[in-house]
Amino acid sequence: MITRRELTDGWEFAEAGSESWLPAVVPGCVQLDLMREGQLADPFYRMNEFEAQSLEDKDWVYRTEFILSEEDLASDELVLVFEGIDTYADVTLNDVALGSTANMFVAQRFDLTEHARVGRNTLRVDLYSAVTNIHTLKQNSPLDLISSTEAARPYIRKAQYAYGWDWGPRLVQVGLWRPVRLEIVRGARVVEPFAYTRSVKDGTARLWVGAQVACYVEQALDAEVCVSLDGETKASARVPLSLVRGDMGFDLLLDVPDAQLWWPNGLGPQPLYTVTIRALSGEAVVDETRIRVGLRTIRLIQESDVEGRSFIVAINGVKVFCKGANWIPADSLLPRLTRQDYYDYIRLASEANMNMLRIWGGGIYEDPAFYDACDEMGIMVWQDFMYSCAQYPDELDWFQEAARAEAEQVVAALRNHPSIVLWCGNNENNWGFDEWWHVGQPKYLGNYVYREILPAVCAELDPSRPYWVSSPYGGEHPNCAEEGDRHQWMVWSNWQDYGLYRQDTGRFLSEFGFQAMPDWRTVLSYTAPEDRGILTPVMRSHNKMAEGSERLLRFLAGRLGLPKDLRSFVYLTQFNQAEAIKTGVEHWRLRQFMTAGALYWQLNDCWPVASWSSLDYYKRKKGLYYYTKAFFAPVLPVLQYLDGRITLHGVSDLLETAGGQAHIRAYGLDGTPRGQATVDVTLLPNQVTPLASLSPADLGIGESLRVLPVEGNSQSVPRAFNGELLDTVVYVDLTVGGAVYRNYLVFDRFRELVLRDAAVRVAKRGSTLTLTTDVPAFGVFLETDRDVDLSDNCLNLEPGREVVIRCSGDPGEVRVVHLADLVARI
Ligand code: BMA
Repeated sequence: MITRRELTDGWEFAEAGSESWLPAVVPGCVQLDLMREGQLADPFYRMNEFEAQSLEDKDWVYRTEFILSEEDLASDELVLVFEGIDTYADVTLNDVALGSTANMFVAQRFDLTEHARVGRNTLRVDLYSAVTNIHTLKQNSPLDLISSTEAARPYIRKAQYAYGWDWGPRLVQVGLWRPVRLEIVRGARVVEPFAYTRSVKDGTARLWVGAQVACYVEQALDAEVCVSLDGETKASARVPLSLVRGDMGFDLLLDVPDAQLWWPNGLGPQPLYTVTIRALSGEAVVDETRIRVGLRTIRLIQESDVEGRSFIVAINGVKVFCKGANWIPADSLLPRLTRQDYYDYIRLASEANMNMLRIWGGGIYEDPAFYDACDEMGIMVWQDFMYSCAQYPDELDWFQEAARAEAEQVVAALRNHPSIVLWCGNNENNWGFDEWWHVGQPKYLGNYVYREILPAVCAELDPSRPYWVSSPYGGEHPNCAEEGDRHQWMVWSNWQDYGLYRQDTGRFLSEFGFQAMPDWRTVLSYTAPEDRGILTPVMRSHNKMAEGSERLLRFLAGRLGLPKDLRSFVYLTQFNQAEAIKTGVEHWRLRQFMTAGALYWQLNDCWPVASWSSLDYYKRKKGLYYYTKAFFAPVLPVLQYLDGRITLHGVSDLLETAGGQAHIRAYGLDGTPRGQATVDVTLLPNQVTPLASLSPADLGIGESLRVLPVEGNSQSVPRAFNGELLDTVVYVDLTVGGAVYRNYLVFDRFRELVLRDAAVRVAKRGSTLTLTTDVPAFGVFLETDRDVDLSDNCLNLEPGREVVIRCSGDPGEVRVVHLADLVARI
């Protein structure tokens, strides 16, 4: 039996060599402790991050005391567990060295049996500067490695974003960042449990269950496995363990009848079974452990086809179009994230109709709460191993060992989460070998980890999931369109217009992104009044991409026009971002399943910043978040103008054929109704169905000449357009099973349209707002005095149609802005 005792009390810390001890919070970190003590200014405000960097060279000491009884010491095993130490440390108990640590990602266990004593025990952790250490490692290394940001970061097993990223500050967290506790073991313990769904046939799931049992006393034990749902036993088995004393593993197959399957969000429920594994001596329970599992199968379908090779996730035999985003650590100072924060984020992802998040390889193996929430809400997890945008020193024995030990621990700890559907070796390093560093696909520089160590560990400890070498990967070239997953960064990073998404035939887009400013309130929170300009030093410092601010302006100029002022800049960049990502997602969903996934970069932020995220650091929703709900909805109507016709396609993730009605309406941009059409439609299950094809005349759109220069030539060429089409917007409502899915189409970039000044009216009744407009209004944002959550925002309003917005509380005064009055007329 294991008794666990958390060591949260009595901690204090000091800079090494000083006797100025201050109270500390564990789990925590030096930066948060100093902030709490008023000794470090909030690094997220203005440019305070640079001042916080002066801590990097320092060493620190944490200490506490705890009491042990005679009984504790008489136990069979007494272990001190650190769930995570960041990063280099020596651990001492009662002035005796217990050991050293050098990997933030793994738990550290120290046997106390010899050094602990009855009564007071003093625990001390000496933490050494990570930066000093890695610089020494790099200097003494026989290798010459290339990496982005900090050149020595490949030498440390620590979250790589800490050294600065193109969305994050350089803040090298140091401390005991995850819980510390004592484990007191008596008799026996059951550890490393696993339960995989081998197959599901005729409603029965075959589970493969096992664990390790360590036994300390002379006794004959049985292992019992019990599978239950909502407290009711559904299957059980008991096997004798041919063991008297020592360690042994066991495994068995168990059939669970009437299996309630786990489904990704949108496709079905997420029932979670409890698997209890007990070590029994006769009928007495010597130890037990519980895991929560989902009954589901996974297959990665990679089959040759006309475009190359598919890359399709199938859950329970059903192909799933993966809709979601990339996840980065949600704070630069991780210990302050709460379980509730993780649940909030995953709730936001599921409410935005996402079914997958990719945990990106430059961050951390996430908090248990992250995976629990994903299990409960049907968010599939693409799990990278933590290697990103660098060459790694895997030619060195110590690094190989660290990589193996880390993978073994991580896989064993996470493998029971039904949400995790794929292990992936790293972020962009195999792409880097080929395209950035021009070294082909070497044996080392990290490849030994991704191609040898990680697949071997996964095959041994988790044969239930696919292992994928890298993201992007697959095919002739790691980032090719024909096979595997793909990162599309020609748009944004390579300055190209987002119209290019429509030419991208990637099989699974695991990254593509477009920046925007955070919420206006968030901008106010990190600036002083004198910083509130588009290109002030503070504003540029809160955009970490090279030429980030310039790009925000370039893409506004290319699509919408220039902003009137900083506040307009905030809303215009958000609208531009939302439209860009919508363009990509619609294109890739229309290719279902030639393209089988679209994960945009990125869901969240680690500090208040202009970035590619749809939720800012304070979880405030950017325009993109609201758009996400619609473009990832289970049913998506898409209007296109193709070869002179206005077409409507219906993308359906529904698993059954669905009947419905499409109502299409055209308006002049001055608000004049042009024409409309209503069509009865049938949406085929889990695919795309063409629903309508109309001529402009069918929608009352006439002809008139307008001459515009054509985009994309070195010299612009005048071209004649149908001016009436350019002065038109088409709206569609697709009603399926009582729900209405909406979309709209304009016929050129907003920059080219003659938008009229809309009179958008907002009627407020309690916490409900009703919006109306006289002429078509685009990029309509509501700004509320109080920081309330809105059911929708970043709207495109149709004349004569009311839109009702619910606020989470009284919004106070409400202001409204829209595209036509955000663009400067200069
Ligand atoms: C990809 C990611 C990140 C980066 C993002 C935005 O390359 O993997 O490394 O933050 O693009 O540039």
